[in-house]
Amino acid sequence: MNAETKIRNDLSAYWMPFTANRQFKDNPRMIASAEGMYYTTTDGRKVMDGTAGLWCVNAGHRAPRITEAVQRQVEELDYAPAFQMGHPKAFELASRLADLAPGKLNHVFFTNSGSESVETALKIALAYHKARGEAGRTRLIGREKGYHGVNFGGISVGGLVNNRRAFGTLLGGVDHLPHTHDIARNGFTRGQPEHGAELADELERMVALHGAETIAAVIVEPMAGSAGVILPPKGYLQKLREITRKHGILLIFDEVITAYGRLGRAFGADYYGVEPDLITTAKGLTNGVIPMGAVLASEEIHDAFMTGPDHMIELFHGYTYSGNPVACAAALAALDTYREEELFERAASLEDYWADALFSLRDKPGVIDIRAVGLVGAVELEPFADTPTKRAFDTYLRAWDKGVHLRTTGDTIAMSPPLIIEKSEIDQLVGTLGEALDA
Ligand code: PXG
Repeated sequence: MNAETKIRNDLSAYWMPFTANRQFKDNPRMIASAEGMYYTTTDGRKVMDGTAGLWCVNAGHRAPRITEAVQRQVEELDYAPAFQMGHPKAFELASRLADLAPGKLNHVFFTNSGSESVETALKIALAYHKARGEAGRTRLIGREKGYHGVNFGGISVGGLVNNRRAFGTLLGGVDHLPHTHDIARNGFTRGQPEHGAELADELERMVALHGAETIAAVIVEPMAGSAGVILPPKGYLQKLREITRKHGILLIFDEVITAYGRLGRAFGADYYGVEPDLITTAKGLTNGVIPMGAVLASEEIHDAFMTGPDHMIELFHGYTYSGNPVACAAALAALDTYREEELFERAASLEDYWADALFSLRDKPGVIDIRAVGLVGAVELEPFADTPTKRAFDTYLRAWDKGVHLRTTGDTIAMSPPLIIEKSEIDQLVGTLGEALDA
């Protein structure tokens, strides 16, 4: 960056999220524009987006229908109050999502992010039990290595220590299931791992310990993204469903990453064939264009609130921007794009090609595991003994210099390209990662 740009665009004021700020500002990676599968950097380089932004740009960048819909919407209705007031697109979007959602998940609460969707789902779970006269059900159960956003409920049920340890005592009455990451037994398996369904039985132990009548909900990502792409062992989610149902505990799937085609189906719940009581989403809902999240709730949960006098607010919860008109327009156009371009089907049809490509890296230096599902992939590296996370981040930087953007978490490299990716681009993405691993 030249001196003139530095003065006009000082980097110091912006405290960047989840970023090594000092390292970044010493050597910034700046995006000027994007289209389809590619970013263009401020210094004019074309870089492939191997991660669909932060797992959100499922239809690729600047998908024309979405761009136009947003432009039209700001001209027509920019904002309408979300409380005690409505506008047609919010109802249309909710109906569309209810149609798309599995089974009885027919009611939709709008938020502005994945983190807010998680807080919303946890609060709905608690209030649901209270509404049914089971106010003693206050315990929430998450899972080790879980990522449920960064707000207090989400980090309390979440299981990534760096996201928790600086932030005090968090929510009380939370317990965690064991994670299912087990390279020793499941390393280099394609598809769902064989071993680990029994880890869901830990929920029975928690029920025995705490009493089912104290437990409100279990929240898990059907496929854990942020922790480094951890797949559910065969039968694991089914077991969680059976045990929660047996004990009257709600099951929440956090599908902020897995929804909207990432696994080749509308929802991870469809892919794994397990229907939860609540689903949290965000990201791909608007293709990342406008912040928005949505919580899908079952008939039974919704209907439990629709009692009492008609004039009373049933759920004391909501956001200024819940169902924002511009966000709704973006989401409707994103759903149209997914359908008309058959992007969920496309992701499903590429699943094997994608996994084959990734597994071709198995003999590269430092690779200790490879995982793939839908259009998600992970390559886990043996950490350097004295500097964990450095090996993956160095690999990431080398790939960036070679024109491919990846994502690292710990010593795992994660990939989640836009669902529009071509086979030749899969070859390029994985080939570049291979070169970066060799270097
Ligand atoms: N739940 C899950 C399962 C997520 O993956 C959130 C909640 C929070 O969403 P918001 O919109 O509040 O950020 C997420 C977000 C990564 C990465 O590269 C993952 C997320 C966000 C940023 C980076 O692993 N997941």
